[in-house]
Amino acid sequence: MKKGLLAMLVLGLALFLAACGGGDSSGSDEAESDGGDAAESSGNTLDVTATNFSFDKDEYTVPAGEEVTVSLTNEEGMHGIGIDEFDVNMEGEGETTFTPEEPGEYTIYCSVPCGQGHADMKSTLVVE
Ligand SMILES: [Cu+2]
Repeated sequence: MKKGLLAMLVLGLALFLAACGGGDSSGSDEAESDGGDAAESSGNTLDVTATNFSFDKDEYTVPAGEEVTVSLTNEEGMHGIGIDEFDVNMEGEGETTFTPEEPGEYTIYCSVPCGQGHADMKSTLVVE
């Protein structure tokens, strides 16, 4: 009987040590800091502030061939941003991105029926 008990103790100790020893392999998850540059945003922004009933600028300029982040802030009223050529249709505040490939002039318009001045809410997007 005594040998059996000793065997149990040894086995229990062995299991205990095995469980504790398992933590040694965790030092391998070093941060992979290389790469990732390609996915970075180009930083082009089209910040638009809307009021009743106009956008803050008549003309906005962005570069061709680079991703642009459109951001709308409604200072007054409820407005949106539509740019048909780039499939931008944002109703209300928020952000979206598009990439204008072709230089030219495009119309930015309010995409939310916001009131009596709605039809006048147009600005020009210059892609150059
Ligand atoms: Cu509107």
